[in-house]
Amino acid sequence: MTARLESLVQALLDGDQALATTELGRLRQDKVSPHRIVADGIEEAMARLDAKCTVEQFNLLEIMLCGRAITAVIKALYPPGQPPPHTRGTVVLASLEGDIHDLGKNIVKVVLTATGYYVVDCGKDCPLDRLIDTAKAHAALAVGVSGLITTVVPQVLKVRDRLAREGLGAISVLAGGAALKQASAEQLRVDFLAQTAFDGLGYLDQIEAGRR
Ligand code: B12
Repeated sequence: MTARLESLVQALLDGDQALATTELGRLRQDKVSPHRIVADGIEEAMARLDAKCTVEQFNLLEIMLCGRAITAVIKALYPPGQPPPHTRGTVVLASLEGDIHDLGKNIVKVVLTATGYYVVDCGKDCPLDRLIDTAKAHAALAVGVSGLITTVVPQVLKVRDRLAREGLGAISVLAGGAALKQASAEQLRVDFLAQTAFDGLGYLDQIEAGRR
């Protein structure tokens, strides 16, 4: 990796949004391709962040600042109306109706977008019908629900059945977030229960690999 890409990685890990966008500008001036910036800059930063989380050095502020810096770099690299190239499947994300927590979901969105998935974000407080309709409209590979309050569990329990009723049984269902992590995938009637965003990424990568 070049010294400049390493500087970008460090700025992202430090959550230094201003420095990260400056480093991005320098890389673009040096004619480094967006693909290389994503693969060797953003993905590398996320892999290092993942490694830190795995050895239980998880620090919420750090992960959020890094997520914000990554979002800023992605926006600068791919301005609105010019979405990042996606080489992998479509994932529909939501925090379901009654749940306004969305920080975790937004981190999942950044991680998946930067690794080549096309993410359709249904936002927070999302009615179940909208989630199902969006998954159908986009022929999604997977649906990801983020749940932070326990009152949202009854809705999570319905996702798989609702998809099946619409003939969308092949769409995988992932769940994550503090309120859901306490249960098991079986109890929630989902295919996979993610402890972290990277955990979800690993599962999606397995599905993708199985499709090839
Ligand atoms: C920040 C926060 C808020 C913020 C939310 C801001 C926002 N935009 O999201 C505000 C202040 C608005 C808020 C409001 C409320 N909150 Co609140 N909140 C929290 C807090 C402190 C942190 C949650 C968070 O963002 N964590 C950081 C993120 C990054 O972590 P994460 O969501 O787990 O996501 C990671 C993984 O889980 C994973 N992940 C998450 N989702 C998904 C999905 C998929 C598909 C995958 C693959 C992975 C994945 O990826 C992320 C990165 O690895 C928690 C406490 C806690 N310890 O969780 C309480 C907490 C969730 N809140 C709680 C409550 C009760 C409320 C309120 C009802 C309070 C009130 N009386 O008004 C309200 C409104 C709730 C509503 N209707 O939704 C309770 C829920 C209790 C329960 N079990 O039901 C908690 C647990 C606090 C507590 N101990 O009581 N809250």
